[in-house]
Amino acid sequence: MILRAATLCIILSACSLKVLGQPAAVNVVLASNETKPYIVQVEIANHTFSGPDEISSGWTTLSLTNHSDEHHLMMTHKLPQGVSLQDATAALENWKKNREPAEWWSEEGGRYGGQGLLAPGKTGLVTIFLEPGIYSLVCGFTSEDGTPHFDKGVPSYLRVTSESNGAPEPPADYEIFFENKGITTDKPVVAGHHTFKELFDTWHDVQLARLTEDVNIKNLKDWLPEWKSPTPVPFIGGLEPLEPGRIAYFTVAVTPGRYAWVCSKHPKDQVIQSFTIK
Ligand SMILES: [Cu+2]
Repeated sequence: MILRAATLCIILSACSLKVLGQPAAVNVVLASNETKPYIVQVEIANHTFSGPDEISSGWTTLSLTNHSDEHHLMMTHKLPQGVSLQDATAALENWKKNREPAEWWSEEGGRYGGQGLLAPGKTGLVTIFLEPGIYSLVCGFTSEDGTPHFDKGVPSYLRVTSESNGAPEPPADYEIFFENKGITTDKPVVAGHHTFKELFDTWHDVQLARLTEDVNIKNLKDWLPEWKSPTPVPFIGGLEPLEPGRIAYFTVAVTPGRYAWVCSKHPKDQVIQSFTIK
């Protein structure tokens, strides 16, 4: 099921035309240019993603709803050229049984981003640029008993066709920077519904946690190396890793309170940045 949300962008441009032998005239051109995000709805329940099998390519907003009682995330991984769906399925089965990765598998290569850790009942929005190909959708979180979520449920794949979806790169309210082992934004975040942009230059993820009164940063730091259920605080949005050089966006509504940016890929460095929204 693919939905297109309509936003209307009206471009008003005025241009002055001077035709030889005639007085100058002013032409006002009112153009209605519709720029629609391309929204693909995906759901997760019973450790299995469900959504469309096939979508068109370009800037794609993945809207993931978590219908389970556990946190989940959604990583996209583009299969290398020449690797079929059958190859991928066989490789996953072999990994589950023998923990041997396929020759073509790369932890960092083929990453196009995806929804960061998302609390039960929440819907998260990420916007990523998907090129034609076959993508696996995988949750990289872990249950309380230590079982990785990719060992559970049914493997999910998304075929992205060469047809362009025509969606624009989304406008961003904030830019996120990941540098010196810290996560910062270009300006202080205020309450509201915002889109965050990040140009990934290293291998990492960005997770947004909402801190609660009884949980402090130390609790979060103590938990981070485990990176499994249950989480000490709810996570409400974020981005899974992209190959360096790629840009991704996520959209989230925030209200006044205490929050923390977290990176799960550097647990020993404790990349956790708390901040307050007034
Ligand atoms: Cu999961």
